[in-house]
Amino acid sequence: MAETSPAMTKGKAMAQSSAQTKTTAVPNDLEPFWMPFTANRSFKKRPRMIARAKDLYYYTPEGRPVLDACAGLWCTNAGHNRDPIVAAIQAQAAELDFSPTFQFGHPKAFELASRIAALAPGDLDHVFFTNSGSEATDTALKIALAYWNVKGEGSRTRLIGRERGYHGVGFGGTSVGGMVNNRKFFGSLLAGVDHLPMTYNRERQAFTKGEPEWGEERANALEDLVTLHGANTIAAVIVEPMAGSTGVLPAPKGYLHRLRAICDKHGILLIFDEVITGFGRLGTAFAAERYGVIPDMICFAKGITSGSVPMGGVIARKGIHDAFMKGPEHVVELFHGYTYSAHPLACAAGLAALDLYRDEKLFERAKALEPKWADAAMSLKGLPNVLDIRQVGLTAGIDLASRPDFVGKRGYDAMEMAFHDVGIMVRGIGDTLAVTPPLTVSEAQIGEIFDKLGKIIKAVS
Ligand code: PXG
Repeated sequence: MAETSPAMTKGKAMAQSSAQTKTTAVPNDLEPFWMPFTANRSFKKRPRMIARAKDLYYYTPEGRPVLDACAGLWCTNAGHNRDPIVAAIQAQAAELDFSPTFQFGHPKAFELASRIAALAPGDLDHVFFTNSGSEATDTALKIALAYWNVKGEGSRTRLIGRERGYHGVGFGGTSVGGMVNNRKFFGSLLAGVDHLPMTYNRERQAFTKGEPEWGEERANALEDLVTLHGANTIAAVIVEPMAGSTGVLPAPKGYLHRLRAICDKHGILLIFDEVITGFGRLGTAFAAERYGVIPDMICFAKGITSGSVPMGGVIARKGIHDAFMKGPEHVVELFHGYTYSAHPLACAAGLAALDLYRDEKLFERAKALEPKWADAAMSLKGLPNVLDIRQVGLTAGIDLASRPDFVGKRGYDAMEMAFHDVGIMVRGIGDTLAVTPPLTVSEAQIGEIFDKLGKIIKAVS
């Protein structure tokens, strides 16, 4: 594996230095922007402001580089501001800014759907576009409910998620999600939802590289839910092949196969939420390929445009799509969609990102780098307060012991110190640090990421 990323060219070095030397004015009044999933008051006292980016680096308004160890929010898989993606967006904006995809179409929407379908395994061959991961999961859940309706099995309305799952912030995704803070403020959510148990047990699996040996049998809880509710009331099960937002929980070995088998036995649809795992994060186009398990639908977002323009979607198996293609041909088959489904800018960015993934073999690159990444992550074992390190593909989650006074404070301090003092961006999820770099990360940068993390972990002890 080359030491430099595939695009480490002279042009890139020049672009990086101009990003570094430029400065950007910051508004005086930070108050009106109510920031999402942010400790607003703390941020506004000591902002972590980003003005520019190129490849693996962000730059602050003063031009200070910050190594992006999070691929943005698990999304800039090809690195930041890649020239072919920038050029494709610019050209598309000049050619066609918007056209509806309700009853009309534009060529790139069809081209992109074909490209995505070709990357997906088995007969996952129809793509429904959304603008985010949250819309993707709500769309998949609605397709599941509508599918059973058109099949004449309208009693199948129950949706099953999993404890510690994250499926975005729509009412559907929040309801099947299993992270308590994302749920407890928002009332009763959707009725008719149940949850599988989480698949993590620190005592049984701490410091495992890749998928843990323990936990396959946790899929059997689906049989218990079938016994409790009756299979004829259950529409679909949705799981992330690797739960990212909860701090990187890889699926236990055999778990997804077992879920698939139980779903098949009872005619339940299986949805993989691959908003994070899609587009190379685990070394394959989709995690479904890594695990050799074909779900009925795949939700995607983030990496489809390498984070450059919002886009998400659902890939459905042929049988699901075809079940809707009945009745008079002038009638809408699925009463669902978004104004910006398959927006031209997103389609252009998506096609350019898929070209980059293919031309630079970035999924293969992620796979080849995984052993080094795993070793580097595990090198932090033994540092003060490190309770567990999990890793799969190019992701790692490092659990730190909570401070006795404040749960989440040590993680917050680490994230803040990383940005201000060490020049690296990591995600602090409670007291877990999540790292997941662009797939263009070099071996030297992997070393740098974990060296820096080691320093931070010692400093917040
Ligand atoms: N499903 C999964 C599996 C996700 O990880 C969504 C759905 C929702 O996607 P949108 O595009 O609506 O945000 C996500 C999003 C984190 C973090 O905690 C993770 C996500 C988003 C923001 C932060 O690191 N995942």
